[in-house]
Order: sequence, then C-alpha cells, then structure tokens
Amino acid sequence: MPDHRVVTIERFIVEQERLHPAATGELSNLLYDIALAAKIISGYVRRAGLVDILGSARQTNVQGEMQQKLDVLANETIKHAFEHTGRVCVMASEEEEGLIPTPAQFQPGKYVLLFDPLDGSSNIDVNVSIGTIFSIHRRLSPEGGPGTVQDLLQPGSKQVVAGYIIYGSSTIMVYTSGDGVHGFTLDPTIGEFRLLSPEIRTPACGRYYSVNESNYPRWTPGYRKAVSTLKGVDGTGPGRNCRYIGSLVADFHRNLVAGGVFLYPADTKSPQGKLRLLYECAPLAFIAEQAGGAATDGRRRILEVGPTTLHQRTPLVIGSKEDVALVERIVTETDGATA
Ligand code: AHM
Ligand code: MG
Repeated sequence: MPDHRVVTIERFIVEQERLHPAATGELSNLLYDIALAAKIISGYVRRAGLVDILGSARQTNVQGEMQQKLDVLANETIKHAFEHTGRVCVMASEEEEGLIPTPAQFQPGKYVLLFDPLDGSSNIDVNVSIGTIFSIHRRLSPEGGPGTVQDLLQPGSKQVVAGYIIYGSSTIMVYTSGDGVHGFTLDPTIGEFRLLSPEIRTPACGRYYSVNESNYPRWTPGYRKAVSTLKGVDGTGPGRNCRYIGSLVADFHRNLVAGGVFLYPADTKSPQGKLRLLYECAPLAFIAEQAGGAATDGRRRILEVGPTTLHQRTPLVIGSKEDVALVERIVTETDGATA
C-alpha cells in the first residue's frame, strides 16, 4: 500500500519556519535553492556515462587537482542556483581560488555560501557514491554592498545552516539549521525530496572506523596507536569493522547512521591534513554535533577553529562521541597536547 502521508522538504521547511515567528523565510528559500541544485546535479550524476560528462575536464583547480567534467558542471549549477536570488552576497567553492562575488546585475543578500560541489571526485568515473557539501553563514559586512572574504572566513560555530547531498543508491539530502539533523530522500517518481529520517541521532559508540590506512607510515605515533586501538590490536576490545569509501560524504553518512569514527589525520605528505575546513569539515562537524556526535582536529573542536584562508586544510576526526574522544585522548597522550 503506498504511503499517502508524503512530507516534502518544502512542507517540512515551511513547518519549521512557523515554529520561529521572527523568521523572514530567507533561510527557507536558501534551502529550496540547495534542493533545486541537488536535483539538477543528481540528474547529471544519474546520466553520467550516457552523455559526455564523465572523465577529466583537462584543467586543474586551485588545489592543483585535475577537475572532472562533473566537478565543473556541479560548480556552475550551484553558482547559477544562487547568484540571482538576492539571498547571498558572496560564495566560495572548492573549485575556485578566490571568492565568487554576486554579479553586478543582481542584489547582494544577507547570507554567504561555501560549498564543495562534488566531493569524492576520484570516485566519479567508477560509479561510487559522491556528494555535495554546503555551509551557510550570515554576512558580517554591512548589508547592501558586496560580500567580502571576511564574510567567508568565519568559524564553524557561526554557521546557520549546513548540509550535504549524497548521490548514491538513492539521492539523499541531510541538513541542520541548529535544531537537529533531518534527512530527505529524492523520490524520482515525483521529483521531490521526501522526509524519511527526521531527528537523526548518531550512536555514542560506533561499529566502524574509516581511514585511508595506506597513510599509516606517514602518521604520528598517536594516530598509529589510535587506529591500532580501534582495530583491537592492543587487546583493549573486540575491534571495530573498517569501512572506507574515499568519498567523505558517504563515509560520514554511513557512520552517522550506523555509528563510527572517520579519521583523516595530518601526515608527513599533508602536514595540515587533506580535507578543507570551511566547506568540508566545518559543515559536517555542525551536523555531527547536532546529531549527538563530535568533531575534532585531534586537539580542538572543529567548530572553534578560526579560518585564515579560504582553502585552509585541517586534520579531521569525526563521528560517534565516545570514539572521537577515545582518538583525541590517545593522540594527545601520545603526541602531546600541542604537537
Ligand atoms: P576531493 O574534494 O578532491 O574529492 O577530495 C576529498 C576526498 C574526500 O571525499 C575523501 O574523504 C578523501 O578525499 C579521500 O582521500 P584519499 O584518496 O587520500 O583517501
Ligand atoms: Mg571535497
């Protein structure tokens, strides 16, 4: 029997807005903009291979990484979904070196948007889940004028909305506006995101650990010991199961739902870590905390790290609260509190 009590993302957002009488509706509209961009990108991802959008775009991005055609398409889709709306004053993307100003013909708005248009690019051509991550802040600069880089360089604790979309076996959008974490699944038969996972809570202690263990020889002794402990090598427990996809959004989502810890430590090849603070780690940290989990750079809460550059990297340990605390304790005891 089909379920007739369909709650679309639009309905959910409207109902949330009614709980906050002072709301202007602008945040709700930002979420609709994201949902629209997600549907368009999902359409591209689903047709990848059928039309000529797989493979390299034959250009590198600001990180020196080879861009895929889908990276470029996703980046353009998000920019075009927001630039004309009068809701954002400035944007920043993993795929662009500098800030993305609002074109002169459009009104700059009250919010700023940071995004990773297509995370897990190395998985695009092999049909493995990839995702989009987004983070929204209120602007700091005076309203009416152009947005500035300072508007973008805010700690994660100042986020007003953060979320991600996974293009996997289904397309799922998960977001928080500081009032719990909610998950929506795109129903392709009606073209709408439907609320299927309200109030997501993550287990305090997880089943999984997720890390690229090929980096083991380049980690500090603290991270080697922490991962050995998670595996149960030192006899302190039964050991956890390892799951690593190599797409942050998908690894994070699995651990959010099933419980677990994801680690991307600094190593001798990437002394600051690999993942980017503003549009990868901070939004996922906001979601983790809202779901009852935690996120740290090994010593500090990710949400308290003050960014100084747009593409700043950070080590990341994120997921179930007790697991994150365990890793943090072993790392600080072994490597020292300030190493
Ligand atoms: P990307 O933004 O260029 O796709 O890189 C980020 C990705 C994450 O999705 C993932 O967690 C990590 O890089 C995987 O890195 P590695 O291949 O070193 O394990
Ligand atoms: Mg990325």
